[in-house]
Amino acid sequence: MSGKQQQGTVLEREKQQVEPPSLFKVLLLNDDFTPMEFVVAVLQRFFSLDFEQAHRVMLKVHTEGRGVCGIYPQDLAATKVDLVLGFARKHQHPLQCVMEEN
Ligand code: TYC
Repeated sequence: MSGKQQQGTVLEREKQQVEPPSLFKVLLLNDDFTPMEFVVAVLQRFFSLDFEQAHRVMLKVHTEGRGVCGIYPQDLAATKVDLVLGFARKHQHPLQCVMEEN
């Protein structure tokens, strides 16, 4: 006897019990001081973008004020924000990174 078949009866599929994990956008915010090259490097390093993608996102943030770096489950999004802020402070840049529910 295999799967959900037991003693000649077929059990109904049980209602799904777990919700899919909620996803969060990680965003960079513009400022007047962080160098563009540093932002591009952050996007490559922490969000696995290639140079062209990173440059495009950086310019979007620069011109529109904010831009999405990636979309992740909550814990990973929070970790990315912490890593970016730590890296920016280590290099004494005021770069801001936030997350919001998608
Ligand atoms: N506005 C910055 C400059 O002119 C560049 C910049 C882009 C800063 C994106 C932050 O998230 C940012 N040097």
